[in-house]
Amino acid sequence: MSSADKNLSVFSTNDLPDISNKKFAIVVAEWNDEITEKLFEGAYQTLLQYGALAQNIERGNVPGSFELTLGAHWYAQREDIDAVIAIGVVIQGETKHNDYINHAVAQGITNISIQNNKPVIFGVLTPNNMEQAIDRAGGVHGNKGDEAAMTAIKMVGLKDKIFVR
Ligand code: DLZ
Repeated sequence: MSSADKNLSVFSTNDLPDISNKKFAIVVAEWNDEITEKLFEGAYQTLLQYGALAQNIERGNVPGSFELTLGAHWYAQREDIDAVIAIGVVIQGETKHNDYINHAVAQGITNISIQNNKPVIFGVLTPNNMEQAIDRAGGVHGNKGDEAAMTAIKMVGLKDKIFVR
C-alpha cells in the first residue's frame, strides 16, 4: 500500500502488550508547530488509549527536527524510559535544508535506537507541502503521531517477548 492510500490511524491491535508500567518520552520539534502539536496529541492519546499512564509519559521540546536526535538520545539514555517517540515535520522542497535534515534525523534516530537498545520511533512527517502535512496530522490520512505511538507500543512488547522470560 502506498503511503497516500494508508490511514495512519488504522492499525492492527491484536496481542498488544500491557504497557501500564512502561515509560515513554515524546520529543517534539517546535518547527511547524501547528502540525507537530497535532502529532504530539495523537501520540499522547494513543499511548493513553492503549494503557499507558499519564504520569509515565514525558514530553521534551527541541527547536527543530535536526535536534530530535540529541533530544531523543538524552531520553533514551535514561534507564527508566522504555521507548522514545521523535515528532517533527520537515516540508520537502521549501529549502535544500530538508535533504540534510531528513537524512540526518533518520540516520541519527536509527543509530541511537541501536546504541541504547530501545525503540526510538521516527514520528517525522516529510511531506511535499503543508497540505500533505495537514492530511497526515489528523486529516484524511489519519495521524502520524498515532502510528508512531502504536509502533512504540509494539516494539516495547516485542523486546519483552524476546528478552523477558
Ligand atoms: C532550518 C529548518 C528548515 C529550513 N526547515 C525545517 C523544517 O521543515 N522542519 C524542522 O523541523 N526544522 C526545520 N529547520 C530547523 C532545523 O531543524 C534546525 O532546528 C536548525 O537548522 C538549527 O539551527
